Amino acid sequence: MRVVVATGNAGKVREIAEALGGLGWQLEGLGGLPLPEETGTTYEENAALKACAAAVTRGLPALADDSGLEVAALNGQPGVYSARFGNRASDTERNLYLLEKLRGAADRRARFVSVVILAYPDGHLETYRGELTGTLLEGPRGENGFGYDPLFVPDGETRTLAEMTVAEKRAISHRGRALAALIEAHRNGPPAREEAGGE
Ligand code: ITT
Repeated sequence: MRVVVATGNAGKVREIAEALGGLGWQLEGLGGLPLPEETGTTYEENAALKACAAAVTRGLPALADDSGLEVAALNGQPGVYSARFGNRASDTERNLYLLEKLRGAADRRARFVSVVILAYPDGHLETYRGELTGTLLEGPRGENGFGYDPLFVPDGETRTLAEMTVAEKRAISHRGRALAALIEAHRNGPPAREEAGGE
């Protein structure tokens, strides 16, 4: 099946393509299509906005990820606003901003959340979610991945996500888990749809 990957984030494209390799889907890029403004207040709402816009415009199933980092000492911020944290323009600047916010904080626990939505042109949605808990370092380590990866050490690991390969990150990550649930659901073709609003 042809599926549009509705993201402008090159790191997500890499991870989604690697994870879904075994499904035999033909993954297509946005082809210049702009993504809608992320006006939602939840990952689910924003993922649906992105996936639906692409599915309707392209007339193909479209997959979107909305994700974020929830920091315990910041009461769960930046969460859905992770891509614009502190109005900083780049991953490096956002990481520095986060480090500044956490300077001296003893509680460095955080978790990543990913909601992956596969939307069909008729408006049907499949939703998958994954989470990853860990701690934030006091300085970046590693060159791989994207976003906050250089600061994040998953529970039970010694390396940051930026010190792992795409496959190693996928095996444990929030996005990897959400995509594994999608793969499982599609093991025997598209999953049966539940009756909407049925008693
Ligand atoms: P699209 O909307 O085009 O997909 P985006 O980067 O704007 O790309 P989001 O709105 O979902 O995506 O923002 C998620 C942000 O959360 C992302 O920009 C990173 O800063 C952070 N993030 C999410 N998943 C991450 C991961 O696996 N590793 C590091 N940072 C991540």
